[in-house]
Amino acid sequence: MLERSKAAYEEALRYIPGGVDSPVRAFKSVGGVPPFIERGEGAYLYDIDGNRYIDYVQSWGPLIFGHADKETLDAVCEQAQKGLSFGAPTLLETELAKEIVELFDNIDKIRFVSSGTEAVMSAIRLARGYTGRDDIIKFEGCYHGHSDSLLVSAGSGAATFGNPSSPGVPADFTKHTLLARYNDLESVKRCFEASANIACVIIEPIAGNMGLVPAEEEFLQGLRKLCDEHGALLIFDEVMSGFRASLRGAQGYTDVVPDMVTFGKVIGGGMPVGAFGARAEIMAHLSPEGPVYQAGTLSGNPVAMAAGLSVIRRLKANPKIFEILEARAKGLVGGFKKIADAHGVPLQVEVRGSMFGFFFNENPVKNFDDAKRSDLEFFARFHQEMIKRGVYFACSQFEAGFICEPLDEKLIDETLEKIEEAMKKLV
Ligand code: KE4
Repeated sequence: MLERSKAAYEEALRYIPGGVDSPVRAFKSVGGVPPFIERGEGAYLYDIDGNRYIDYVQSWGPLIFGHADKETLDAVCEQAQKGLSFGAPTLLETELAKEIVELFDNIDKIRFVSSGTEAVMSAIRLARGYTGRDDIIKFEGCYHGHSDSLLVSAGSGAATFGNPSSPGVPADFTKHTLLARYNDLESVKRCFEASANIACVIIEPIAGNMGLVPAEEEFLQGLRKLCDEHGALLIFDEVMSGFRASLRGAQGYTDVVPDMVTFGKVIGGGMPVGAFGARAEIMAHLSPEGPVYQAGTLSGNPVAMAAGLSVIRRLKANPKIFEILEARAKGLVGGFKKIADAHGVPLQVEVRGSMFGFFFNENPVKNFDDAKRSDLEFFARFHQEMIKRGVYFACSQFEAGFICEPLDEKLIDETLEKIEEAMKKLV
């Protein structure tokens, strides 16, 4: 089934660390050979052995219209004919900026970069420059890209200050990062008691990097209040949830208004794009208007902008797509829950718009500690059985799943049949 991928992986291992350009792709937590992908088409991935998969990952979120959708490809090809990059302003950047800014009262200006990591790293630097403070608060289980000050694991015991979670990150780089527990306001209050120097609180308002775990409204309200009381900025990292949970991301679910928002994935339509936005008086601190430096050779790349414009304009013209995709996501996880119950397999499920998550867990998952109590061994076996049956779920319990426009009810039903087959094998 995966002979050519196996050979390709062995070859890749000779030239690329772990054979991959991003660790999660190596399938380490689920085992087996990662299929090497030949092409994508609509809801399907095709690997180099000719296997076809119903794809619930969609490049970790960007492809809400599925693989190789005509409109996005046409926009990319048309723009590419004019040249790939100029390192100079183009109309496309302003057009995409307007399309996004118009959706959010709390965003007057936005800056494009080339990844979610870059967007979050820049947003934090701006928050520090704007407030003149150095410390930041993040949450265990939230991932905001791989910039140094965000690669932080929980400190020992009740310590709020984090330790580097990766070699190569000097302790000095993380001593300004305080860690709190998701959906636990007391833990955030402890951070504000531990430092009077908090520049910002950054959160995935709908967490997708510990599995899918939405922040509770009361918790978000509490964060807003604490930030206001202490003069810290509240940053929503919507790199994943933006244009996936709703047309306005998590802001479509909460009354809480963040000071800054980061975007990525969908706004690039599969091309490398990240962005961060805020009200004008914050963004005015950013170079060249203000002193906070931030730059990028391919920031606002015209081909990437053309892809993003094609996707964002279609979503804005057809916002009902989020209800349609949410109904399909609910159909999937609802059917999955019925099958798991029938086989006596503990399962927690969650949906937010076109995002879904499931945990093999006895109890509801409210934070990263809960998520880590899931049955990771069963998840790995389930993932392998589904790959064998042509269903490509995220290769880690600590990821979210996605529904794209061409992934219709027929494919959801087909997936549920395969889940039933897998459960019969596993239980
Ligand atoms: P990138 O630098 O990978 O474009 O974005 C970093 C990032 C920032 N914020 C959030 C909320 C994110 O989910 C991400 C990246 N998401 C992961 C998926 N869990 C990307 C997949 C990968 O690392 O290969």
